[in-house]
Parts: sequence; structure tokens; C-alpha cells
Amino acid sequence: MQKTAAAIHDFSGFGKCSLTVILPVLSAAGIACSAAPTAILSSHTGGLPNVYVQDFTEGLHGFTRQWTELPLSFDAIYTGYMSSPEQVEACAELTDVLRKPGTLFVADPALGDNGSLYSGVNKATASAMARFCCRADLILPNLTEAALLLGEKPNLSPTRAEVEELLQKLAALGPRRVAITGVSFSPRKIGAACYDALSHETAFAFAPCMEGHYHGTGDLFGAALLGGLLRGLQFREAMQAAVSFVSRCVWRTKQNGTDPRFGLDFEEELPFYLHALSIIV
Ligand code: PXL
Repeated sequence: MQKTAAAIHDFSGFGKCSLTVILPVLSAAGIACSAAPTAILSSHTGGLPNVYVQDFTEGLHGFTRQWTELPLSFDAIYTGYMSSPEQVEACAELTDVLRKPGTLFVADPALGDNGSLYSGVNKATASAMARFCCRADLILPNLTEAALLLGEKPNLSPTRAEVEELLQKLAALGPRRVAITGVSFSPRKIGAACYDALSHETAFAFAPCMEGHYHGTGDLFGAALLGGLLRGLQFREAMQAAVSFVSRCVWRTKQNGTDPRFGLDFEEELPFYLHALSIIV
């Protein structure tokens, strides 16, 4: 049976991130993906001027009303960027309706990066998001978001022991599994760290690190990780596939000379990802 997912993220028309990355990656992985936008933006808010933003909280209530009445069943729910406590509440309502026993609920607490909150996200939204994430099976914070969820000061270059401590503290909030992105212990490698509270297993995955800050890496990682999990990969295998794919996409974006704010040139790297998932040989 084809696997299904519901993605609840913003739709940013330009600057590949959120739904414009998640839908194509999951489709390529053979996952049937439905989408509910939390907000509609002309672009992401990470460094592009004059962003047009339309809050879609009312719309989410409308989606929930119709989807409640449809015979829908999703193998996974994947949530991301939300820009107000009311929107978090609307996403919680939709998630509650869609979540059944066995549904994998993945929450990306898309709140900030490099030590600060994204513009459009305030402290009240961050605390609502922290409460929301406690209900998930798997959360995907970067180092900044990990600190925000724990109410700590961000440490952007933690040691291995500090990452392990973060993973365990985050799992203690509720989610069985945690994957932290943007982890690096040497200048030439960057990747992610994961922890499974049931098996008590911690794992790390690294790939070559390219200079510069590229936009949308977290969303590409999350979609690729979820695709791997839904295609039957073990948690650590899915994380390695996602880390390697993101690294290849950053490399290609750099090769192409694309403005890092425009998002990653991931499209032509999809065959590499599908190979890692054993979908193509
Ligand atoms: O990729 C994270 C993200 C998602 N959605 C919106 C954003 C950002 C980061 O800036 O602005 C709207």
C-alpha cells in the first residue's frame, strides 16, 4: 500500500522551503502527501525584502472541518512553521483529528536559527510551539530551536556530551525520538544527532560541510528523513540518507552560484536520494 502523509507547514511562494520542498521530496519518495498551509507568504522571511504574509489560521479551521468528515488516514503527520499561538492551536486541532493509533507525528519546531527567532515568530509562539512539540513522536529542532524548547540559551557549538544531554532533555519533554540538526564537531563536517528514548540509542550522521548559510536546509532534511522512515529505513539510516542528501544539495547550489537565500537546488539531486532509499539502483 502506498504510504500517506499530511504536511502542515507554510506555503512560501519563492525561496524554496516548507511546502515547496516537502511536497516534491515526499512525492519523489513515493509518498502520497496532502498539505494544509499555516500561512501564505510571497517568500520565506529569511533575508528577502517586502515579504507579503497572509495568516491562514481561519483556513486551517476550514480544512479541519472538511477533513474531519472525509475518510482520511495518514501514516504520518508532519508539522512545521507556525506564526502565532492561535495558529499553533489550530494546528493542534487538525493534528488531533488526523492522528490515529500508529500515525507517526513529526513536529519541526520551525522557530529560528543561528541563535535568534525567525522574523514573524515571537516568544509567545515559541512557548506555544514548545507545548505542541511535547505531543509529537519525533521532533526535529536545530540547535537554536533545541535551546528554545528547553528554555535555555542557545549553544551553537556544543560538544558531543552536550549534544547527548540536549537529546535526552528534549526526549524527556515527551517525544520518543529526537533529531537535532546543524551539529558539527569539526570544521569540515556537519550533520545531525538522533536519540530514541525507547532503545536509549544515540547516533550521529555527518557529511561534508560547505561554507555559508543556505536557506531551507532544515525542511529538506525533515522531508528526506520522513521519506526514509516511511520507506522502511531505520531511524539512523534515514538520518544518514537525509544528511547526505542535504549536503549534496548545498554543494550543487554552491556550484550553480545560486543566491543562498533562494533555497537549495535540490531537484537534480533527487535521484541520489532515491538511490539511498533503494527506490532506484
Ligand atoms: O525554513 C524555515 C522557514 C519556514 N517558513 C518560513 C520561514 C522560514 C525561515 O526563515 O521564514 C516562512
